[in-house]
Amino acid sequence: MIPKNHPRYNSLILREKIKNAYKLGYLADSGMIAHGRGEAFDYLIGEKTSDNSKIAIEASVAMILLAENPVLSVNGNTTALVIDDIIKLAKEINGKIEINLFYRTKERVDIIANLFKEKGWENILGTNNDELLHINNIESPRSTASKNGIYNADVVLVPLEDGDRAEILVNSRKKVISIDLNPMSRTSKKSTISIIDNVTRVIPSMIEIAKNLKNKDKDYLKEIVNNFSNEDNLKGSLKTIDLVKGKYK
Ligand code: PTJ
Repeated sequence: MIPKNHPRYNSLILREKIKNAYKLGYLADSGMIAHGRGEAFDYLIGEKTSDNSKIAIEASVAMILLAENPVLSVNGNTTALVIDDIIKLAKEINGKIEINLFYRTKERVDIIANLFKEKGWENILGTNNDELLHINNIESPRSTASKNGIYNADVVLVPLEDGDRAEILVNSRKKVISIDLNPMSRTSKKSTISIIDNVTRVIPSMIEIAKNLKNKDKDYLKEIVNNFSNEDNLKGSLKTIDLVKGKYK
């Protein structure tokens, strides 16, 4: 039991979630390493959502609300950390959820699918290996996607995505919104919008913003998207790290 007044309470709770997911058999073993890397970058951005990230999050929600077939991609880490919020967000934006694993095994897919079903989300995509298609006919396990989900999506939200896969998605002319604490990762560099922040803060924030933006007209949403520059925003994230580091000098 972690005491609530522990100075690292939130961080320890997230570690517990990651450890439990591993014990349940659905977190990739590399998922622990990825989480540790994320923790390190989270320190560097001050463990909070910067004004810069807020701009990227708002542009992402506007882009998702403008989409015809938006899909939220989930893997082991995302399921472990934010399963409830992912379901709430999918409901809020009327989107689909697809299981998309870097280290894909049938066992992991089945456990994750069951977790979503237990939470009341029955129509989880990407579960049947035989029905998966290859994006742009690229014969690689990195290119697989379900027909009604990512394969035919116009906008895909990919938390903690691998660089190869992000690149395949972008090259197939999809709009790719990534959530990755590392502003220097290939995924962050390739994505249409890169949110440099912790998925545990981003998804709840997207839900709140979606509640508000849902009532706005298309032109309003388009303006938010058009005013956004991913290049400038990534530079802003690197500046955030400098500012946080500056406080320790
Ligand atoms: O469940 P699978 O099989 O799809 O595997 C998922 C992982 C994450 C293991 C796989 O995609 C992987 O190996 O990813 P990478 O290449 O280690 O990249 C993960 C990125 O996510 C790193 O840049 C981390 O900084 C970042 N990251 C880790 N935790 C978080 C995060 N970004 C946002 N929020 C986090 N909580």
